Amino acid sequence: MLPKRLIIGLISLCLMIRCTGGNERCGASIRGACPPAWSQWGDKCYKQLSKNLPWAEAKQECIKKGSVLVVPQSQEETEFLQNNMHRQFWINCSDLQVEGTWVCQDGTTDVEYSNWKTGEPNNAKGIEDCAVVTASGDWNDVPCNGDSPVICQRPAPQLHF
Ligand code: MAN
Ligand code: CA
Repeated sequence: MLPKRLIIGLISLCLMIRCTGGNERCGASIRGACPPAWSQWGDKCYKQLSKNLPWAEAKQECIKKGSVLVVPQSQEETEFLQNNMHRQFWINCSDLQVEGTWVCQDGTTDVEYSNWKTGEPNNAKGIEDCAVVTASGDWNDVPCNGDSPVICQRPAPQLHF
């Protein structure tokens, strides 16, 4: 008997071949698995780094791995990360460019979701320009030069038909 994986592979291939007429995207896609050592939740893959870093280094390390510093987009996603990786971690949000104007980026796209703790961001002592998810799951601005746990995110692979 043919292995199930081979049959699924052949069916997928047939579906793909039907869509090779041009550059157009076909109507359906299926989600592939994350690379080894990356964890999957929904359509994202995540990896926790082994050491705590300052925010700018955290951002750079994620880019080196072909990913970006995580920016959770729901309470469910936040809980997944807290339960499986760290309670507290850097997120890809800062007001380094314009004090008081917070920018959160999913790769190079600005994202709208935020979950600030009541009273935050407060720029305490005038030196808080980078954000973390706190142990309670909401966000706080803190000094960018402190060390915090790092989680990188990248889109899960997709097969388009
Ligand atoms: C308190 C609050 C926070 C601030 C931290 C800094 O928890 O003022 O807004 O970021 O202190 O340690
Ligand atoms: Ca703060």
